[in-house]
Amino acid sequence: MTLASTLPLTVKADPGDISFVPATTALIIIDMQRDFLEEDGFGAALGNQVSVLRDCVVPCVALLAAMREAGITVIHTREGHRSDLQDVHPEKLARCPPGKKIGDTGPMGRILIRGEAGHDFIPELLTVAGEVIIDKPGKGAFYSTDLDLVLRRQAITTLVICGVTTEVCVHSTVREANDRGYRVIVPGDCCGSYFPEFHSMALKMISAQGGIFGYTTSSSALISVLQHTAA
Ligand code: TIU
Repeated sequence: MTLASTLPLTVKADPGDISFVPATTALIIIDMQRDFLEEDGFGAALGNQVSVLRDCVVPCVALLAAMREAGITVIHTREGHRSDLQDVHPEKLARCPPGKKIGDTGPMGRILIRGEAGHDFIPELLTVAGEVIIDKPGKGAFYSTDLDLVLRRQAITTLVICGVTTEVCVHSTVREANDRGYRVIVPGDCCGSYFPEFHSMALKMISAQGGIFGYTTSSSALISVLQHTAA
C-alpha cells in the first residue's frame, strides 16, 4: 500500500489555486448508490430522471483510481435507513410519494434501506479493503455519523468531496465540513444533479465570495497534480 506524501501539492481551482497535503487529505465520495443512479430507486421515486446523473461516474472512477494510487484516504458514504425505519424523521417520510416511500418495496429491494440492493454502491465505484463506509441517515455526511471522529483520528484537514447530488448531499456535506474547519475542494465534474442548473449554481455557491465554502476544481486538474508527483 502506498503511503501518501507529506509534501504539499497545488491544484488549479476557483477562486484561486489551492494547496493540499496528500497525507492529510481524504477523498469523500457521496452516495454513489444504485438508489440514486439507477432506475426505480429513491431518486426516481422522487420524480427525477436518474440517467442525468451518470455523467459524473467516469470522472469519479478516474479520480478514485488516482487517489488510491497516491495513497490518499478514501471514504464512501451511503444515504439510507434501518429496516425498522427508527432513524427516519417522519418529516422526511412525509415528503415521499405514496407507494414509493422510504422502506417501500421497489425493483431494487426496499427503497433506501441498508442492506438492500438499491442502497448499495453502483458497480463502478465499489469499495476496497481499508476504505471507510459512512452510513448516514441525513443529507450531510457529518449528521448523526462518526465521520468527524474518523477524520480527526487520522489528522485529516482537507476534504475532496464529490458524488451525488451536487446541491443536496454534496452541498450539505461541504457546508458541514466548512463549519468544522476542514479545507474543502470539490471537483465539479465528479458531482451530478438531476437539475443541470442546480449543479452549476451549487458549484458557483461554493467558490463565490472568495471561497465561502471552499474551492472548486476538476478531476483532470487533481489527477494531473497527483500523477506528476507520483512520476
Ligand atoms: N434528491 C436528491 O437530490 N438527493 C438526495 O435525496 N440525496 C443525495 O443527494 N444523496
